[in-house]
Amino acid sequence: MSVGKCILIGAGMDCGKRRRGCVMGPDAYRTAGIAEELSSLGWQVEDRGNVDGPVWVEDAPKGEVHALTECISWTEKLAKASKTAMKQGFPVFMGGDHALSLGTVAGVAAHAAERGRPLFVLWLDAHPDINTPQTTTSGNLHGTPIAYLTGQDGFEGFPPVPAPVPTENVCFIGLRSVDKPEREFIQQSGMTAIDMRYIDERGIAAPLREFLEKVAAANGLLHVSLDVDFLEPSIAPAVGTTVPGGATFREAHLVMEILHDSDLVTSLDLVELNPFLDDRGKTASLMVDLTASLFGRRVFDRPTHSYT
Ligand code: Z70
Ligand code: MN
Ligand code: MN
Ligand code: MN
Repeated sequence: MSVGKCILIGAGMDCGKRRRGCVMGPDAYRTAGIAEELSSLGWQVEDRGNVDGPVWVEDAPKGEVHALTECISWTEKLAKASKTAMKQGFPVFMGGDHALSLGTVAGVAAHAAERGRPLFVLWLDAHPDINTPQTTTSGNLHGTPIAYLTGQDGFEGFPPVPAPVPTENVCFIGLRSVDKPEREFIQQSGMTAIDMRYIDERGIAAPLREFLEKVAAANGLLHVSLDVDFLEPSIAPAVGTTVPGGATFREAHLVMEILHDSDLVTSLDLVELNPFLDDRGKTASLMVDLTASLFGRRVFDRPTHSYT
């Protein structure tokens, strides 16, 4: 990835689940020095401040979809902000919970379609987030963006996705908490789903490189969505849904370094950071360090793998 313009956009969406705190995410990234780190790597950084969306929402009763109206409103606003930013630089969406991807990725997809380029999505997460408002048992919409973005039914009231992402263009890495309907959908659709067993047996670099080969062969744009719970909870405690057995510090940095070298990534979400649960800012700082690896921080220069 060669240096250029990076646009920071705060999206303190906190209504994709019931436990609150992600609203503070954007300011935690700023406090951890995200702008300074990316500038020091040679990027021109513009912090566009935060997108305004509905803030406080009362908990929906168990089983009911939580904050549907508010999530729809965020989706509309973020899709617009995202499409605009894509024309101007490399957007980094600082969340906010994972429901923000309903909007950010829809905007990225609209941009890609206008440019006549296929969009690919790399979902770094313990969860596949492929429930629909019908299949969800938690009622939390942060568990649904991949279903929405790939054009599944059940999202009445949401803006129609102008350019649904084909399921073949999605790659999950880090899966270890998958609901039954999600598992069935993934298996019957043949989506690329790299779970922890796969990583233990083959390492994390090989499947990532295979996916990047596909993106490059299709001349695609690549959106990366990084959920804090992709990471091992001991190194990244600031998330409401910790799942043991996550990516290690070294695996996570390696993913970001390979992505940097690939030159394929065009947008990034940083999601699910809940600073209220953090330990002296360590999770926020780690997320910023991982972003820096994606934007070109390295120990030494080395010959890079070419995907073209
Ligand atoms: C579960 C659900 C989820 C993130 C938890 C969990 C979803 N599959 N997503 N944390 N980021 O509620 O649908
Ligand atoms: Mn997620
Ligand atoms: Mn998750
Ligand atoms: Mn050092």
